[in-house]
Amino acid sequence: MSRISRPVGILFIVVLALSSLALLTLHPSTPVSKLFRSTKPSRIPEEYYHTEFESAPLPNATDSSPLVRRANATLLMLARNSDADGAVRSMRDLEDRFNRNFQYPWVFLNDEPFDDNFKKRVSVLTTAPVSFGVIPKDMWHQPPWIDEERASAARQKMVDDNIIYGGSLSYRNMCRFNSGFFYRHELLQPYRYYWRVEPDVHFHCNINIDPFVYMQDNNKTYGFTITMYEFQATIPTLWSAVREFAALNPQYVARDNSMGFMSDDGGTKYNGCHFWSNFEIADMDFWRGEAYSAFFNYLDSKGGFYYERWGDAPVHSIGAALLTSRSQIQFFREVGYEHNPYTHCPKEEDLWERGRCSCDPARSFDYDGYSCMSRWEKFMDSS
Ligand SMILES: Nc1nc2c(ncn2[C@@H]2O[C@H](COP(=O)(O)OP(=O)(O)OP(=O)(O)O)[C@@H](O)[C@H]2O)c(=O)[nH]1
Ligand SMILES: *[C@@H]1O[C@H](CO)[C@@H](O)[C@H](O)[C@H]1NC(C)=O
Ligand SMILES: *[C@@H]1O[C@H](CO)[C@@H](O)[C@H](O)[C@H]1NC(C)=O
Ligand SMILES: *[C@@H]1O[C@H](CO)[C@@H](O)[C@H](O)[C@H]1NC(C)=O
Ligand SMILES: [Mg+2]
Repeated sequence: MSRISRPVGILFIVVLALSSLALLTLHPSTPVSKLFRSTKPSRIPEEYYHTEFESAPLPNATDSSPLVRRANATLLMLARNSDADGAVRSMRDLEDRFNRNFQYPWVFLNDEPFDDNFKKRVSVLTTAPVSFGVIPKDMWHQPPWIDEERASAARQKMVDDNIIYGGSLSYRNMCRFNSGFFYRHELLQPYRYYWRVEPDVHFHCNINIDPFVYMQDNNKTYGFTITMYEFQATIPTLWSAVREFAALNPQYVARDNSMGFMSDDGGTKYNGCHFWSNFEIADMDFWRGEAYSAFFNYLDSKGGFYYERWGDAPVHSIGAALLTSRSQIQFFREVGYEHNPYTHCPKEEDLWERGRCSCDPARSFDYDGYSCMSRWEKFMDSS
């Protein structure tokens, strides 16, 4: 038993609470915070602060080891000023899980100048270099040779048909920019590889490998984590344009390409499988090369980015599938990645443990009915 009885104790507390409330009421100008701390906040002294943690090369690594080499690469985010919160969330994740140890530079692109708030909030998150670029008008806007009447009628039809982003012109500009222009932007000229990061995505596992060095050492062109079916209503004539291009330009079609992943009938029909391009680790020299440039220019000349709503995901995916060999496409199974509403989580227990993953492998999208992963595996297992 306590020395004062429970009812008396409660009464005491109530009186105390009431009297402090009265105090506040009597002096409404007293800041509440003053009641809780002394005037001088106590701080942990400077000598306790590390200046910076360094990722020391392993003592054992030789100069040629992939553990010490760095690739010619950047982390890339396209965003609007209004995306600042989401940009911060994505960047925080990737810095924690990967880049604090690797220090790859960040490039941010926007169709209008980034404001000081955006710049300040993302810059504080990394010790790597950060740069901000504006996209030149001719890389972003609907080209003058597009028939605006036809384009606006197409947008209206997609609105009537309830197609996501069907009425949006800026979404179409974004898809075309990502398909054929970002790698020509001035700020990306110094780099060969990029990792595309969108606002509001999540990285669920420690990434203890350098995917860029891996890509370079193994002649990889395009890396993905999630593959799924495209919404066919957004690309009614894309596949016929691809077929025309391939017939006109057989010299660009790669031997041992991945078209068998995207078509079940020898190329007549597109099954919709594509790599979800909000995550990409890829080689810009491939996009810049002769084959893909011809491919993009051909598709662009059809106007389908505006008369339909061709996405950069099927355009990149079909380009990589048609113009590179299948061994140059990499599934990054180790990378736990989420873009609402889907997550790829490594299902291999050793990878999941080693990555200290925060995702649930049982809820990985890989074998969801809408995923193309089992098709990819079947295709890669076939000879
Ligand atoms: N600067 C700029 N960036 C844009 C614009 N529209 C989209 N983006 C960026 O382009 C990328 C793709 O856009 P999202 O809106 O995420 O499109 P999505 O991934 O197809 O659709 P969600 O499911 O809504 O994420 C993101 O990095 C966006 O920040 C725009 O008008 N201006
Ligand atoms: C160096 O690394 C190799 C393999 O990566 C390992 O077998 C060897 O034991 C290591 N040597 C030292 C001194 O740590
Ligand atoms: C990085 O790659 C780009 C594109 O291939 C190239 O122009 C640049 O010279 C490279 N930089 C270095 C340091 O190798
Ligand atoms: C890389 O792939 C390309 C295209 O398939 C091929 O031409 C080239 O020889 C490959 N390079 C190496 C080093 O394997
Ligand atoms: Mg997105």
